[in-house]
Amino acid sequence: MGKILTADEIARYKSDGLICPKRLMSADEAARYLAALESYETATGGPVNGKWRYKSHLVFPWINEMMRLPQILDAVEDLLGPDVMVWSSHLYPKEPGDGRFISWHQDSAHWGLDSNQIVTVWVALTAASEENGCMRMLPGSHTGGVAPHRDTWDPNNILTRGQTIDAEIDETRAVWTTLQPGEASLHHVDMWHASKPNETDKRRVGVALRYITPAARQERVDTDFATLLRGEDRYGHFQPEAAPEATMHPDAVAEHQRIADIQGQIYLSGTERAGVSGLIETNEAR
Ligand SMILES: O=C(O)CCC(=O)C(=O)O
Repeated sequence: MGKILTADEIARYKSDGLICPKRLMSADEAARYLAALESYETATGGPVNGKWRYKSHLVFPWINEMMRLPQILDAVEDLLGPDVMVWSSHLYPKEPGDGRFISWHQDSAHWGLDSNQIVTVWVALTAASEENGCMRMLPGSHTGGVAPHRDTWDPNNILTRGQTIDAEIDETRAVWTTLQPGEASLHHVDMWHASKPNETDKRRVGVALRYITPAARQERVDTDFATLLRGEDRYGHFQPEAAPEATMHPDAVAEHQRIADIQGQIYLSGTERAGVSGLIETNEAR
């Protein structure tokens, strides 16, 4: 038994690379976070998009708060140990009929990190269902290392390069990570996963929090950034990040620009688009 995960859940994470569903906040807390996002969207005239969906904890105080929730950190600690950093946070809205999808991929293929002690906690702010494009995962696929991917640059693919695993996928083995608001899935960085477009008339929104240990190293650029949330950093591989004082505070926006540009170089490394203008030029930035 861990701090919050059961022995069975920890064993399943080892064997399947996935825990789902796990309630990590109440439906009311999830509704409060969704309201914070939607009040920003109302003020700015549309769904959050572009670069603000990346490293979002640097500009949205509510995501910076969510990534520190003790129950989420307890779950991460149960899987990664006592020293925990957040490397990134991503907002994943899928609007009705927008056609946006995510192809089969492994996160490890494009994050440039040399470790597989990395877990994503994907928190549902709305329900996530087969119909509105919840994630699909292939249990056990995290055990085979990093598979070859090819870039498709499909404009409807939310992934930066439209990167897709270059292999036959037996989709009959895939599980749907259906979630209620406030529930989460936890997946291993080598997990093969994908998601289909939203075919309903309501939006689907989730926040993906990417947790690492301080021992991880970035291999694609010289300087990378992460926030220490628990325990100790005995390595100094990552530069610290500042929490935003307010939504889109000018200091936070400047910090985000600097760090998101570096993230763009990481994601686009090895392509001719690397270094063009960070994430601003990429699919995932739309
Ligand atoms: O939100 C989605 O549909 C997919 C997100 C994803 O691929 C991830 O969090 O690793």
